Amino acid sequence: MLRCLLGLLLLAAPAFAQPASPGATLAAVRARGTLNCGISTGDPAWSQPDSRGVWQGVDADICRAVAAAVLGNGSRVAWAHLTGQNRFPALSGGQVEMLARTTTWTFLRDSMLGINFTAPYFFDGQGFLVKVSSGVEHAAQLEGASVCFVSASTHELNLQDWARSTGIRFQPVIFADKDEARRAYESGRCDAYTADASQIAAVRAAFPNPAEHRLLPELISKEPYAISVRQGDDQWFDIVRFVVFALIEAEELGITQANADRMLAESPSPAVQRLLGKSGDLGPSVGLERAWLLNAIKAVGNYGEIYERHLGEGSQVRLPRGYNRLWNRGGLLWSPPIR
Ligand SMILES: N[C@@H](CCC(=O)N[C@@H](CS)C(=O)NCC(=O)O)C(=O)O
Repeated sequence: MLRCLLGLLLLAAPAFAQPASPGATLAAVRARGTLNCGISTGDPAWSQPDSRGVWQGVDADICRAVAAAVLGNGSRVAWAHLTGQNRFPALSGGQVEMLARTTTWTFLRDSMLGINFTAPYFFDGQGFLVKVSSGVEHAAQLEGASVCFVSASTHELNLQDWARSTGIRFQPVIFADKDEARRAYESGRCDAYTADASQIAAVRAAFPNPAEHRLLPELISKEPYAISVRQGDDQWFDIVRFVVFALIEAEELGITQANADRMLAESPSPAVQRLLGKSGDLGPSVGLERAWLLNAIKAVGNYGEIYERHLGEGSQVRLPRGYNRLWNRGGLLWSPPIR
């Protein structure tokens, strides 16, 4: 574990990375005309190319929302496809302006890697996938099992913590490449595959016979996904953070991709008028135009629409929203006042 953690920190090499300077990130993105956004190398539901080669998923849409807010056009994104290992150095070294890559917010990542986590946008936990034919229905039955997973992620430490606290012993089978890990599980080289439950659900849905695989009900960790930015530029931090919050707030206020223009023209709600830029100076306060959040919502829809498209009933994953419902509907998603 220590080796893994040290490796991660050395790889991130924050000591050599220059922090961003105040205001410089927005200026650079504007001058370039594109947002450099870090996503995965391919992860169903989060960031994966569709049949036309266009990157789709929750993470890809969050990149588009920020591009729309900052540049007025959600398609002005240059994708950087990052592995678990190189995602943090890419951000701290300035190769990307934000990371939207199924990345769990943890204290050491936040404090040691030269990056800051903005708004959490998905609440997950680490789960296990097994073959139905194994007869395993609960994690407690994994005693002695071989478990495949991907390195440079939160998974290894979670597994060790879980094994220590439950006394369950297992055989770790670690891969650098996610596809190799999945293939190893499929071919029977290990008894279980572990990853964040949303990723497992998406992987399972893409298997030829999803019904042959069972996602165990136990989750062994907290995996709050949050978008991160490089340290040192508070204006950029605020922009990214509040674009994410605005997608959540838009769902709460009933603003959708389809009705945003009409809501702008007709809604008497002060909160709607402020969010969409009809009143107040929210955009100018961070160096942007008044329509920044209107543009973001028009590019990708509100949080609920993004969820439905990639993880919900409109997708093949069909993951219940659970914790990812709005706070006033029994979930954890909550935006501070945008005013
Ligand atoms: N949320 C966890 C795991 C995220 C993660 O890296 N998952 C792997 C699969 S388990 C992945 O996204 N792979 C896609 C890729 O390597 O591009 C973290 O932040 O460490």
